Amino acid sequence: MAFDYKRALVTGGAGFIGSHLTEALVAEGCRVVVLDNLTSGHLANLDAVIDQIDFIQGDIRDPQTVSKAIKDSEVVFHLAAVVSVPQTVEQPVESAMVNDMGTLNIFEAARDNRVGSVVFASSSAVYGDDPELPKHEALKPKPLSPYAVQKITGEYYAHMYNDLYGVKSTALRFFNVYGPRQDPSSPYSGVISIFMQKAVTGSQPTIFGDGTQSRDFIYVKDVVRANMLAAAAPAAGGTSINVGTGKSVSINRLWEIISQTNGSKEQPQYAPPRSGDIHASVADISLAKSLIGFSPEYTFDKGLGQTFKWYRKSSTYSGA
Ligand code: UD2
Repeated sequence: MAFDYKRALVTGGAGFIGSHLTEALVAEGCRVVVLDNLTSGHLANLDAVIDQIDFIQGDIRDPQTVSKAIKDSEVVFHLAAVVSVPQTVEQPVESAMVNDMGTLNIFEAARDNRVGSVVFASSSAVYGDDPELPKHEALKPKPLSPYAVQKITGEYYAHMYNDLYGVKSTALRFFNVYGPRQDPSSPYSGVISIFMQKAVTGSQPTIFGDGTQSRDFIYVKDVVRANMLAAAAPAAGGTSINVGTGKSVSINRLWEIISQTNGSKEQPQYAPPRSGDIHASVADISLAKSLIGFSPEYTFDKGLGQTFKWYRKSSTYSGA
């Protein structure tokens, strides 16, 4: 990969996706500053690289902290956010302070410091329950939660800073990301992390609804590669790009695969569907391919295998 940046800032770098990205940047020979307030991230996620990075425990809501962290950075990966949809539903104003104002602080500091490229972590949540499949970037956004409104707002800031101020900025719409270090401790954690933990501890999973709902699950290391490609691709400025696999798996099938792989005999219990749950989600990834040269490298089997290894090793993992 032609990734020539030597100094990077990763906000949310102690989180699930951010910590994998930080490791990959360090492996590319990049000097990385991680800015994270450790609200949902864990310093332990950075164990492998902690001696090779500059870690700042701080908040993106504070412009001075952001300004200190961004100094000398050539590229910024902005992943810090309130990541829980239900939390944004409970606290629309507080979460907007982080997800909207914090994001604006990042773009403004990028402008001040003439940063070469900003990559903003957005979400497939911006599509809402639009029934059209696969989801493609030309669809009108339909944000149905404060979280989705905040993510589409961040995308508009990315486009605007690109076009008005010349800060090359790209928004990536992550689909359902899974992999090692995803915290299974909340009922709203990613379904793969929950199912893996149920399988390794021999407990019964719950499937909400009839289990025919499906998702486009993408392995975290593919998401990392998409971030680095987007930062490096000149054509990516001012755009929003899906990051998924283009394939989907039903929740019933997911438990079948996970339980068989682990030799678990547990049958799932079925519960009423979650309110606001969408039925099907799958990404059209043709724009990712044409603009940044991205297509996923991890098959579902391979990604799940890697993830399994980690959950088996950390079956006592409690997110701490
Ligand atoms: C994803 C994102 C969320 C937001 C949303 C937008 C993750 C972890 N969450 O939520 O942040 O962007 O997309 O649409 O990527 N399920 C079960 N049993 C369980 C847990 C989940 O049946 O124990 C079902 C759940 O009802 C849903 C599916 O599995 O139908 C996926 O759930 P999820 O929470 O992993 O992800 P999703 O797509 O709801």
